[in-house]
Amino acid sequence: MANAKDILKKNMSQQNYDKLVVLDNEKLFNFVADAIKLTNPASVFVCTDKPEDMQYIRELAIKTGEEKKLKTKGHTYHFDGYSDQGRDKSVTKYLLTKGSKLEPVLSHVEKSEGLNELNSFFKDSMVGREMIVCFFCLGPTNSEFSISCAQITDSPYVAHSESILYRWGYEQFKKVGTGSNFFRFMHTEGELEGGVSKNKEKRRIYIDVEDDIVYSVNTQYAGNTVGLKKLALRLTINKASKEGWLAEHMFVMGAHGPNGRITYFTGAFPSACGKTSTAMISGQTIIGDDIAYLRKIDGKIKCVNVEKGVFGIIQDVNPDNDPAIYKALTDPGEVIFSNVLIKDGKPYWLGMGQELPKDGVNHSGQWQAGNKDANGDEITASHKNARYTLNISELANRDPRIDDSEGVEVGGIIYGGRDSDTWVPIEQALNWTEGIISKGASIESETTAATLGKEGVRTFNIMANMDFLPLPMGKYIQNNLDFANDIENPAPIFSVNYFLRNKEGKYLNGILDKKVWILWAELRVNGDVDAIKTPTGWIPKYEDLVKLFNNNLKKDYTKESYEQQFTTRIQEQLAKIDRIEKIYEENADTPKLVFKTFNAIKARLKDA
Ligand code: SPV
Ligand code: MN
Repeated sequence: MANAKDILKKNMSQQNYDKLVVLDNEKLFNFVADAIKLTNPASVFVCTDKPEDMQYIRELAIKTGEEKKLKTKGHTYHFDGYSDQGRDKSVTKYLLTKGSKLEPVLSHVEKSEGLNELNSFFKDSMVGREMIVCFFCLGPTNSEFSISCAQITDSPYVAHSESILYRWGYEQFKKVGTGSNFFRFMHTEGELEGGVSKNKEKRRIYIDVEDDIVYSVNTQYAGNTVGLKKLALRLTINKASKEGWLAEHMFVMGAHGPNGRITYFTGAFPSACGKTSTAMISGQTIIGDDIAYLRKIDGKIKCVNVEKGVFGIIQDVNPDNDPAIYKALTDPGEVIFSNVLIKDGKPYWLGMGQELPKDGVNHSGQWQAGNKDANGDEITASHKNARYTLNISELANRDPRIDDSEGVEVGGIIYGGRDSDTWVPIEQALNWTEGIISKGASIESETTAATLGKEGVRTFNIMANMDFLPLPMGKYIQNNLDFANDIENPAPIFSVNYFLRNKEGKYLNGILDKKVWILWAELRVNGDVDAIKTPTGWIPKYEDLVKLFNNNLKKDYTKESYEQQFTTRIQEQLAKIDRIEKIYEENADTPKLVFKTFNAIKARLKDA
């Protein structure tokens, strides 16, 4: 068999070969050489951290037509296929060897079978195309948190997105050294038709946690293809579990308290439940909006944003709700819009705060208001899961410590869902154990457009990480419980619910009210306000909320609103615990403490 370096030499230009070989990493050489043999690209481009290499990727995305320029400088748009608009859970599976103890819990395919399938889909998939080999780092570079990654893709849109979303990692990669580990991602968009992946039935996203490698084929939607995002999260949760830290589906934001005090919060919410908008609350500062690593350093919980950009939902971003994002989306600067409506070189989306054109081009092709799809469903102007990709450094509300390699101290942890009838708008758990079990491990949410499938179905979503768990839930809960073991004062844990409704189905809160809940939590973490103890946790006192509403939203907060929002819904709470307990009862490895905790809360609820 030919040596990897010989294959590289034969198939790469001298310049690109040189960029690769200085990394002096046998495993990397094999990865690229094997990919070349299998996919047969016309050429190979190795992307270093040099600005001219990144510029080459941007231009390649335009040249191949995967992105098109918009009128505003730096702005481009991209469309994914009509049926490629969200994470496709049905074809996202773990590659497990027969007899693996994870087989009963994870959606999986037998490894050799899965690899055979992938081989047949990857075979010659890059004929006539350029293969891109690029390097990024999860977490800040030169940090205890850093994880080096190598991505192979034939999609310049994917590489371009990654260059916005992740710290550039070519220089960092030089430190990896032969023999040590790094994450590998291999993607092909497969055969294209009208610029989008054609073979939907051959779409696969397969994850191999034993070898830290993820394969993605016949898809373009970033949640299925951008290796470092949700694909890496699965590898990282596995790594973190072995090493005693946490990899979470969490934002990181700085809440600004009195006298210039900044308290950092992390928050886990299922997709499209207000995670990004919480990280972007006006007057506060953002570190990250999607994925965080939490480690114990010097007896404290520290966290970093795994990313450096935002792949955010664009629907309802308007000057009133999200002024900072709206500005970044309308000023010149590097932005990729995906699956929005385009007319005369300008992007439009639902809820942008202005009237939309009645026609244009969108993810369905030439579009006119009222158009229906093959199922007879109306095609909206922009897709509900249409997104923007931009650098956090473009945002006026970026936190000064976005790239702090030591991370920021976690002051509080927030868990949220989309729940119309149970949780109060904000509540602090009585302690870490109750926070992990009755808040994080009890998240339920109505499904949204971020994943393919029916919307609005109440779904259990442990720590908002359910889709990404590479291990049994019981083990994951135990990891979370244990995380605080040797910490003197672990960060308080809160739950929030922005989606509470009254009996008539009307929302009980305004979109901007989240600012008050978070600022209350900020005061609470710092011991500035008292709270009322309920069977499920600590809730705010009315008079503290009156002040916060007044000072921050110029709103009168009535006693009636308070009572509607903060009354403990005993029956609903009990029913919820029953639903969640049932899930854990069916799960063999649930820690006993889970049931003990639920029983204690149920007893308190019944007493009340
Ligand atoms: C989410 O759906 O949670 C996202 C976008 O953050 S995706 O990349 O699709 O995961
Ligand atoms: Mn997410």
